[in-house]
Amino acid sequence: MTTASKDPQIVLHGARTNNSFRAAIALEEAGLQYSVRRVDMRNGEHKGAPFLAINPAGQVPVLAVGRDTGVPFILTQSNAIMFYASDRAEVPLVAVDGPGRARTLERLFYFLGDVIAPSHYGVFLRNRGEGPGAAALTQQAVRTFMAAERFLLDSPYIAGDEFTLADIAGITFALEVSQLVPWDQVPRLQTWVERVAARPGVQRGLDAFRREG
Ligand SMILES: N[C@@H](CCC(=O)N[C@@H](CS)C(=O)NCC(=O)O)C(=O)O
Repeated sequence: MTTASKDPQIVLHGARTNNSFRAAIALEEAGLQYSVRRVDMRNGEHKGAPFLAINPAGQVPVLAVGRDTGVPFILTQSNAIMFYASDRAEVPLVAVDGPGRARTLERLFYFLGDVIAPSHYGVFLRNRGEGPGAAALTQQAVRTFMAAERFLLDSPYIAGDEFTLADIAGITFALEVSQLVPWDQVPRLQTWVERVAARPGVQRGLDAFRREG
């Protein structure tokens, strides 16, 4: 992590949810100095007035960037937080231009839109007691995740030779559904999960909301 005093203070408000994990992993992998404010969702802290003042949607994660005084700059979307981190990294987590950028965006949005979004709607249906619909969406998300095996035919990471935001999006889903994936059918994804999960920045990001400060 960098500790230059000119760096703005960055606070990540979040909880042990995948949206929060992706934000934390991106900040870690970008090498940014930040502190964590754990939101007690079990006790409804995210719906209380102090938290609603920073995010009226009552959701985590939230990134607050500020110096010692003044109104902080607030981001309330995990994907925007990931790009904020990438933009400030010494080695960006999305190439700044060219085909590498387009390839990373293609695969980032593959995970966000085609895998993670249906999976979230599956959770929504399960919480409403709509079991069959929930199961169908989860299966669809897992099948689409498994089709990402093709991205690893000749590269170690999802979008090529470098670790990117696409890997961050993929790993949180992979770990969430690891019991549901027949890993012997997707050996490249299995090796990729081991490679990505072993990264210190990924481990620290996944651990971020166990610690505070
Ligand atoms: N689009 C937002 C979604 C954030 C979101 O859905 N957060 C969930 C936890 S993963 C949450 O705070 N849920 C509580 C609620 O909606 O009441 C993002 O990606 O940051």
